[in-house]
Parts: sequence; C-alpha cells; structure tokens
Amino acid sequence: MDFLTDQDAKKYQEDGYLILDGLLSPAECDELRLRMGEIVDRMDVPEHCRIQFSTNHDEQLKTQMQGNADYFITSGDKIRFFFEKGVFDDKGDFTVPKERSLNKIGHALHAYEPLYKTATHSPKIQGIAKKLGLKSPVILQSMYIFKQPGIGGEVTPHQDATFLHTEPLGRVMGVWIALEDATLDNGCLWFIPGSHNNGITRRMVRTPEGTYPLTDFVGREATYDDKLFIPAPVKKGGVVLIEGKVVHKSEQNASEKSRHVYTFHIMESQETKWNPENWLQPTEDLPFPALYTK
Ligand SMILES: O=C(O)CCC(=O)C(=O)O
Repeated sequence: MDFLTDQDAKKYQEDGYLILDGLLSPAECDELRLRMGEIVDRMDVPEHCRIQFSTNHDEQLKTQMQGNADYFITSGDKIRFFFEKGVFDDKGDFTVPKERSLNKIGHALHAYEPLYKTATHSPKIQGIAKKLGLKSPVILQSMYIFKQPGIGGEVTPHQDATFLHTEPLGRVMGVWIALEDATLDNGCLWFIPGSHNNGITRRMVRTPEGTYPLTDFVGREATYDDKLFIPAPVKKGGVVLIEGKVVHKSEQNASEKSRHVYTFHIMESQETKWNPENWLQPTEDLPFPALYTK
C-alpha cells in the first residue's frame, strides 16, 4: 500500500496540510540527530556573530546586520548556522552551551549531507510526491530546526510562498519531519485549515544589487484571529506536509524539551516559473536537484 493514501491526498488538498505518522523509524530519527550533533560540534561560528562590542555602536550594528544579511542570502547552496537571539555576549562568546544556541541550520543539507540526502530522496517521499501528481519535482532548500528548550523562538504566522514564490502559485510543498515528538508544550506547528485557498498576502523580494537591506517585502502579512489556528502535534518520525500557501506558525518553546525537525521544500518544476526576485536562487554549484532518482 502507498504511504500516502487517496484519502490522505484528498485531506491535504482540502486543508492545505496533512500529518502522517511513521515516515521514519525512531532509529532513523536518532541517526539524523546524531549526525547533526557532529555537525554542531565542528561548526565554525560565523565571523559576524562574534563581533565584539565597540564604542561605535551604530557602526558595529550596521556591520553586524550586513554580515547577517550576506550570510543568509548566500546560504542556499551551503550548510550555514543561524542562532537564537541573545546567545552571544559583548565579547562574542556563547552565553549558553553551543549545542543549545542554534535556531536552525540551512539551506543545503539535502545536497551535501549523505544521511539527509537519503532521507530527502527516500522511496516514501518520492511516493508521496507521485501520489500528489508531481511530474518533475525538485528540492529547493532544506533546514534543520532546533526549537531549543526554553529559548526556541516563535515563528510568526506566514505562508511559505511568501519566501518561495512561483508562477503559478501552488507549486511548493514543505515536508516537515519530526525527529522528536512535537507537542503543544515544545512548539508544534499550528495551521489555519483551508487558508491555502486565499492566495498570498506578501512576497519577499531581493532589493537592487549593492543595496541594503538585501531583501524587502511587497505587501503585508494579514493579521489572523488566533482562534482560527489548529495545532498539529506529531510523534517522532511523523511528517507534516505543508502546502506553500497555507497559513501556519509555531509558538515559543517554553518547555524543557527540544523539538528537532528536518524540513525541506519541494517544487513541481514542470510549467512553473521560479521567481528571479526570490532570495533563494539555484547556483552553478547547486542547481535545484530532481527529487526522483532513477
Ligand atoms: O519549525 C517551525 O517551528 C516553523 C517552520 C515553518 O514554519 C516553516 O518552515 O515554514
């Protein structure tokens, strides 16, 4: 039997998201987490995070913000480190253990980390894409999100197509794999079911070359009534499929448990135009790889 049933596919189309248990075994989750532990252990903390406090505060802040922006916008074909707020002191030293400092790592684990590459192209994932009728899906980006205990920040309501814009819309799907239980306490996802039917409200665009900030928004995120959001807790090894236009969020992790996930985005490339104004662009080093392997 297919991992994704006809009924599942219908529910995904209706709600704009779907929770499925058992994509990965607990041992497969642990293996991915173990490898991530090694990557974190060996990470080089980027220079702009280590900037020491100086008396020229405005200049320092500007350098830091530009460093941050450059580091982000060139991360599409690299494995890079993004931190929670307040985890460096004035000397540029960690205020928390370094393995507790990261917000996420992105955006090309699927290309350069063999275990993550295998998980991305697994037969189950390929089967899901086939069941949903995708003809030539490609991988756009991948992230490991930590949602650290106590300090894992909230992710405000958004639509992924704001950041990964295509023409027509509706060609992007997020695959969000829980490597630990994601619960109401540790910051599971929340969705507005059916909100993928209402288009998008804003788009992140690159600004003209040589100007800062490097990105800007066209339009504004709508404000959503909190009551419309439905929680989407999922067990370790489960997966949440996220249609690119569905409104979703996650809350701060105030609990003592982390909520590690591996997530990546797929795009149907057939008859789809990738927006050249998107922050993320395919590069010579890493054109968007095909999901289907021969
Ligand atoms: O993992 C989270 O808390 C939020 C992730 C998310 O919203 C996304 O990847 O679009």
